[in-house]
Amino acid sequence: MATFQNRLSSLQEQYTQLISRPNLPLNQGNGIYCRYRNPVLTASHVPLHWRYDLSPQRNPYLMERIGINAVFNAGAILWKGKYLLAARVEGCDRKSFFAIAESPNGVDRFTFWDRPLSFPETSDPDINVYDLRLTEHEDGWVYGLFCTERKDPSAPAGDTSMAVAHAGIIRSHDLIHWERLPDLISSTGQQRNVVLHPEFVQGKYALYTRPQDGFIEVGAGGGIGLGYVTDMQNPVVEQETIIHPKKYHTVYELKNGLGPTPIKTPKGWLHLAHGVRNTAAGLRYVLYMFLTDLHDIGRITHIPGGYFMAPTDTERVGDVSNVLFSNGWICDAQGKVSIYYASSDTRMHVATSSVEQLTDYVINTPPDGFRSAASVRNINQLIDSNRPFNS
Ligand code: M1P
Repeated sequence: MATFQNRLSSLQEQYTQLISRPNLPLNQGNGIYCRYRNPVLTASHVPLHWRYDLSPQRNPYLMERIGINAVFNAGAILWKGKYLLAARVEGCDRKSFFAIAESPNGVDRFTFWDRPLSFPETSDPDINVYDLRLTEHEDGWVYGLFCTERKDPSAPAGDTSMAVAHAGIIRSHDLIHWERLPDLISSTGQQRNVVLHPEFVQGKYALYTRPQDGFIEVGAGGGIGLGYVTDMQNPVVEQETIIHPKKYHTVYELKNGLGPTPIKTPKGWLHLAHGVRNTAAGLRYVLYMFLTDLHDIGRITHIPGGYFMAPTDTERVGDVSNVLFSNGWICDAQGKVSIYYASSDTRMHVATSSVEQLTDYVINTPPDGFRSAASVRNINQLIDSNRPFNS
C-alpha cells in the first residue's frame, strides 16, 4: 500500500509539473517564425487515469495498464477562446485514435479533455485512424477529415502488410458529439491528407486531396489535388485536378500532401504542406508553404523555393526519424498564427508567426529555379541589391 501511495504521489507530481510547465520562445530564428523550447504534447501528457488502474486493490504495484507510444499529427482549432489540438494518440498497440487537448494560450499548459474522442465506425470498420484535419465550414459544422486505414482485401494470403487508405469524415457542432459520414469516394485508388476548404466554392464543398496508387508510394499519382463535392452526406469527389504536383529535385520530389485548412488572408489563401524526398538515410519530411488566389483557389500565385521548416536537433529523432508533419494551425483575431507540427511521428511542437510575416515569406522568397545556376543567380541578385546596405 505504501508503494502504491508513493508511486501515485510521485506520478501525480511529475504529471502536474509537466502540464503546468511554461514554454518559452527560442531566441535564434529566421524572422519568419519562432520555435519554442518544449514540445506542447507528448505521450507523457496523456492523463494518468487513461493509463493506470488507480485501484490499490486491483493494481497494487501501480503498473501502467495501457501504454501510450506517441502523440503527434494534431488538427487544431480556436474554440471558445481556447487553443484546441485534436491529436493523433498512438497506443503501444500501434492503434491511433484522436483526443482533444486545450491550452489557454496555444504554447503551453495543454491538458487533455476527460476522454478520447469517440465516433461511429462505418459498416467496414476502420483498423486505424489518424491525422485529423479540423475545418470550421461556413455551413455551420466543424468537419474532421482523417485517414482511415484498412487491410487491403486484395492482399494475397500471407501478406499481412498491404493496406488501403481512405478519407474518413466526421462532423460536430460541439466537438464532443460526432456524426460519421460516409468515407470520401474518389476515382483514385487511395487517399491520404484530404483537407476541406472552409468556404463553399460555387455552392460546392472544395476538398484538397492526395491521390496515390499504393499505401506508401503515390506511384504515378500523387500531388496535391482539388476536387468538389456537392453533398457531404454522399461525398463523391468530382473533377479532381492536381494543383501542385511532386517534382524532380525539389523537397517534394517523392510525394507531398496538404497540411491544415488554409488561412484566408487579404492576399490569398495561405497553405502549409509537407514535402517528402528520399535520401540514403530514408525518407525526409519537411514543411513548405504556398499561396493560392482568393477567388480561383486552385491557382497557386506564389510558392517559395525549398522548405519552410525542417526537422532540427532532437526533432530529428523519434519513431520515424527525420519527419516534420503538420495538419493544424490557428490564426487568431490579431493575425497571430500558431503552427502546430509533429516531429518524427513522436511529439507535438508549436512555432508562432503572423499572417503578415507568412504572406511576406511566401511572396518575397525566391521561387525554386529548379537548377543550381538559378539558385546562384538568386544569391547574386540579393548581393547586388544589398550593396548600398553592406559597405
Ligand atoms: O511517417 C510520416 C508520415 O507518413 C504519412 O504521410 P504521407 O501519406 O504524406 O506519406 C502518414 O502516415 C503520416 O501520418 C506520417 O506522419
